[in-house]
Amino acid sequence: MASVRPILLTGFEPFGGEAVNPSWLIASALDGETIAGRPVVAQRLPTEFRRSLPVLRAALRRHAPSLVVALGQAGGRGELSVERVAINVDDARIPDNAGASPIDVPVVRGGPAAHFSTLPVKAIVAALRARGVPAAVSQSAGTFVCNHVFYGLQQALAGTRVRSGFVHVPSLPEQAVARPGEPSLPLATMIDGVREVLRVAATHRGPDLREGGGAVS
Ligand code: PCA
Repeated sequence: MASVRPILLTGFEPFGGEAVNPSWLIASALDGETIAGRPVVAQRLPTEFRRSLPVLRAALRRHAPSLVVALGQAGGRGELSVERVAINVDDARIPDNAGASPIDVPVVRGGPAAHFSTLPVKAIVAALRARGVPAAVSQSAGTFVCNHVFYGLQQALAGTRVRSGFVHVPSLPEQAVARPGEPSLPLATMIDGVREVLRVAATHRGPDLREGGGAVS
């Protein structure tokens, strides 16, 4: 019998002076679970422009996943942000974990300006909200290592039937206490939400929901 191709779920190592990164805490918590009949394998990625994509591509080769969701932390956001689009530019406001700060460099030289998520982003947001987990479609994954990985992921899987995309998660309460006013979500809520993201991404059939998720500016 052919074995079931897994779901690959990635998270990042801490960056920007933080002790933890909720994206990896969530991914590692779901490692080994079975969702919609498929095993979840978690992969930690370095928060480095140079090394993140080689590590991701090796994981794609090793696991031959049927679905890939990459997670990253977006401090300052209060909801699970289901990213719509990855753009072909690196522009670092802070150095990555190797000290690199590329400015206006393409992720993939000669690649298209952007890649869309191939996840049903609207259906995912609707399902999260129905579950009581704050969520929104996001129109920009930024220009740091998360967008870099998102673009490289979509480029690697372009033309295949493997769905993939990116979800930014808020800070944890224990991170936000250091920055009064910064929104946060408890780890358990985010784990529950990402489990739902994977379930909907694995089972949604047909076109995405036709529901407003845009922004005016
Ligand atoms: N967030 C950063 C990189 C790693 C992470 O978790 C970002 O949003 O680019």
